Amino acid sequence: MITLYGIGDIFEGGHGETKDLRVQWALEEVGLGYRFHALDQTAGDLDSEEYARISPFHQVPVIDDDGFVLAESAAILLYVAEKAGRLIPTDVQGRTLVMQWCFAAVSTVAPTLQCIETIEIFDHEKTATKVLHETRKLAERWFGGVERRLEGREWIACPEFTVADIAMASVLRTIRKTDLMDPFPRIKSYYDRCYARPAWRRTLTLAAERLGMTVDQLR
Ligand SMILES: N[C@@H](CCC(=O)N[C@@H](CS)C(=O)NCC(=O)O)C(=O)O
Repeated sequence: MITLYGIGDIFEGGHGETKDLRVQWALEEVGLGYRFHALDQTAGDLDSEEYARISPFHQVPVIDDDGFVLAESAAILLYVAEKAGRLIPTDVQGRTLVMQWCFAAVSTVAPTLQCIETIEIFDHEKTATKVLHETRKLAERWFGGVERRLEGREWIACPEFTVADIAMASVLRTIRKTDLMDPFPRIKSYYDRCYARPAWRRTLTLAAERLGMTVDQLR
């Protein structure tokens, strides 16, 4: 059975934003049995030596599948899909396209969005306006590519929903409260399509129960 190490509590503002949710979403999609091991970041659970044995960077998510330990959310998504034989095609080219779009999500789009988020959280004095401007331009460039990719497509990698959609939608979710997606109608409807899935709704409900919050507070 898979154990998913994720967040039971975290600093203010981190609730519902953590990358364990994308893994739980995939597990809910494929129907593999799993248990959730909730860690309290505020109590230092992630800093312990015991946790360092399974998490190279003291972070979540990590899974332990009967002794097979894996970190990095994109790698875990691919593993869950491979293990379940779902959310990834069987042919090598289809599988590689899923990998391409998982990488695009976490290594091209995510760092730029993370940078915008960091500036917006910490730059109270608004001294980083130039950096913010340039970073938003970069985000628009990535979004332009995603928008083109979605022309005539329902899902990002393949004709059917795959873990690449979970990766991409999860990365886009980090800027859902900004105006960045507004000029990109295909991305906006893709985003809504992804988040209308019942497995995501279950994931959010489970996260809300875990964190002692309401689904609306996490949405
Ligand atoms: N590249 C990693 C990043 C994981 C990550 O950023 N985890 C955050 C939660 S979303 C975390 O554990 N933060 C606590 C910390 O860094 O102390 C992945 O995709 O899994």
